[in-house]
Amino acid sequence: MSENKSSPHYLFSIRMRAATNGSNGNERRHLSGCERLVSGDQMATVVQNLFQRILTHTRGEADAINIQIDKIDRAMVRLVPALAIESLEFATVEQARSSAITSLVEFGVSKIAACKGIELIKNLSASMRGGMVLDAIAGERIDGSGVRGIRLSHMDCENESAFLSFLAESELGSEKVREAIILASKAAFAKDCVAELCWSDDPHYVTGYVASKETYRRLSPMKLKEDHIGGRVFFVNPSVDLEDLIDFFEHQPVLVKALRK
Ligand code: PML
Repeated sequence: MSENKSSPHYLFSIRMRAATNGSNGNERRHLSGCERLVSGDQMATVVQNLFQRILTHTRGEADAINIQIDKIDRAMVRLVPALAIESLEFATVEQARSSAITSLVEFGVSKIAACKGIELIKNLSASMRGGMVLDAIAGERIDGSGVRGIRLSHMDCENESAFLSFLAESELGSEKVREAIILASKAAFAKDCVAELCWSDDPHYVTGYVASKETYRRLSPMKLKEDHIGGRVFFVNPSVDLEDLIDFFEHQPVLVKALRK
């Protein structure tokens, strides 16, 4: 890997995951994860920063940290447009969730499926590594990945400073928002992904979002403070080729390009 580290022909996918031992001592529980896709000369700094972040996250102490680095041929990378950002504030969680349902229906999800998505996240007993995939019309879960979920991987922004300026136009800039928009933009680009619903499992963070093919609509508060349950649902066309979708989500390297307003 080292001889190609500074080659312009390659990028490096860096994935870091933290887990904690379950209360019975043998079942690992996902704590947090982060992803970057960077050039070789950025690799050491990015690994160090991710490591620092994962050590200081708010969901408990890590018993195990996994780092995986894969070399990616730049020719394999797809350039994907960033979703347009909107932010809405509500007085209560109920109002924000009801607005999420209205937005999801506007994006092409049936009301039954939208309500099911909210219920599925609400009823999780522990945070999942990935998201659940739901038929956007019938509202049935179809990924069969159990408590693990489908995790989007191999993604980053195309140009860090342009992306930060894009976030600043909406008065945003946190790492959480940066990562969520990159993930939602990649998901939205998948052929059969109709919409997404998400809120954070960070007990101090109550903003969530719904996303369509064009829009990343932030909604707050999607949950109460101190609630450590959050998750993600991807609503897909009933005719989806699930294997293709999961392959795109997990393996297709993507750089998200911020477009100026
Ligand atoms: C997460 O914690 O990964 C999800 C964050 C969702 C909301 C981010 C935002 O404020 O836009």
